[in-house]
Order: sequence, then C-alpha cells, then structure tokens
Amino acid sequence: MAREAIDGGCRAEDVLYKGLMPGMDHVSVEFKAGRMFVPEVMRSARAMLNAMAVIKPLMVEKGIRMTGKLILGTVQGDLHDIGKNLVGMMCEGAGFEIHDLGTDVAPEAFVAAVKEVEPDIVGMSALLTTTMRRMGDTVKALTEAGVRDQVKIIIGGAPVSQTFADKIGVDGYAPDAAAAADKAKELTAATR
Ligand code: B12
Repeated sequence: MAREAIDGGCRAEDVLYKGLMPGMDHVSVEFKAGRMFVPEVMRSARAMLNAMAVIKPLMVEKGIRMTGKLILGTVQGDLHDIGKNLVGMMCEGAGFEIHDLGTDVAPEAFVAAVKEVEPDIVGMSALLTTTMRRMGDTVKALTEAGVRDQVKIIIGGAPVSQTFADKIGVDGYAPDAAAAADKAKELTAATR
C-alpha cells in the first residue's frame, strides 16, 4: 500500500506522518486498552517496517529528519530479545531511527555506540533479575565516558520498575512497547 501511495503521487512524509504513524498510534491505544495483543502488535509493526523500507530511502534523499535516533540493546549476560524487538518496532513506528545493538550488550559497547551514533535516546532491556544490575553499570560507564548527559536513557523488561529506574538514575521506564514509544517521544520533545 505504501508503494501504491508513492506511485500514486503521495509524498513520502505524508505516507509516514498521515498514514503509518496514526495507524501505529491506534495500535498503541488498542494494545494499552487490552483490545489488541502481542501477535497483532507484531504484525502491525512488521507491516510498518515493510512500509518504512519503501519510504525511508525517499525521506533520506529529501533530508527529512526522523523523530530522533534511538539505540536499543539487551544488557550484558541477557539473551532475551522478544520484548526489546517489540519496543524497537513500536519506536520505529513512532518515527525513530533505530540502532539495535542486539543482546548481551556490554556497557562499553553501549558507550561506543553512543559515541558513534550520537543518539537522542538509549534504551536498555533486561529480563533477568541477575542482569538488570548491568543497567546501572551501563549508566556508570556512560557517565565515566562523559556522554551520559548527551542522551536520555529509558529502561524496561519484566523485572524492571519505576523504582529501579529512579534508583539507577535513568530518565524513564516503560512497562510495555506502546508506553516505551510514548516515553521516547515525550523525552525527545522535552529536549527540543
Ligand atoms: C522467551 C523466554 C526465554 C527465551 C528467550 C528467547 C528470546 N529470543 O528472547 C529463552 C529460552 C532463550 C530464555 C532463556 C532463559 N530464561 Co527466559 N523467559 C522467557 C519468557 C518465557 C518470555 C519472555 C518474553 O519474551 N516475554 C514477552 C515480551 C513481549 O515481554 P517482555 O520481554 O517483558 O517485554 C515487554 C516489556 O517488558 C517492555 N520492555 C522490554 N524491554 C524493554 C526495553 C525498554 C527500553 C523499554 C522501555 C521497555 C521494554 O516492553 C516489552 C513489550 O511490551 C520469560 C517468562 C515471562 N513470562 O516473562 C522467561 C524468563 C524471563 N526467563 C527466565 C530464565 C531464568 C531464563 C534462563 C536463565 C533459563 C535457564 N536456566 O537457562 C535463560 C537465560 C538466558 C540468558 N542468558 O538470557 C526467568 C527469569 C527469572 C528472573 N526473575 O530472573 C523468566 C521470568 C521465566 C521464569 N518465570 O522463571 N528465556
């Protein structure tokens, strides 16, 4: 449908901002209300990603800026990535350029990626009570490298909570992928 819209004369940014993003906003509302579930969110996100593959090159050509850049990774020692991938898909749906570092990401790898990509936001995922501590280590590594203040940090994953987020000094926590996209938008809006 995205290709048809472009071929029919629609501008790439209209396909994104008037078509795809309101569509994902709807998915977000329905997911939060418990009327849509993980498989439907994943299917919607996949449709969004396929449409983005069509329009992204056109947007890059025209120099149209995305909502922001977001680095995402599951922390060191942790291989769970289903939730992280969902967060990436929803944030991409919200217009973010995603740099997914994968799983088992060491604090130093987050630091290197921040220096290279210069993102607006760093997102960390942890599903194990043993690995959630690596989130604090990563914040420390970013601080020691002198880049902590250049980014907003959000965290999530089943054992993670707002209390834990406050404790390790990050900028946000979100319980699910839809809330993660909202939080990322809120934090980038605050910095502009
Ligand atoms: C699937 C799974 C696995 C798969 C992972 C496959 C993969 N590619 O991800 C496999 C089989 C590999 C696995 C392995 C292990 N697992 Co496991 N696993 C699970 C399981 C069943 C589901 C996790 C999941 O995908 N949920 C669905 C997603 C959509 O939800 P989510 O991850 O919570 O993500 C959402 C939010 O948390 C949030 N979110 C997530 N990340 C982020 C990031 C940001 C920035 C933000 C804002 C939000 C956010 O948004 C997401 C989307 O809505 C859970 C049990 C459970 N019900 O949670 C156990 C579970 C997490 N695993 C567990 C354990 C113990 C292990 C193992 C140690 C088992 C073993 N003895 O080998 C290993 C560890 C391997 C490792 N080093 O990581 C325990 C953890 C216990 C604990 N408290 O620490 C759990 C809770 C099971 C249990 N009840 O015992 N596991």
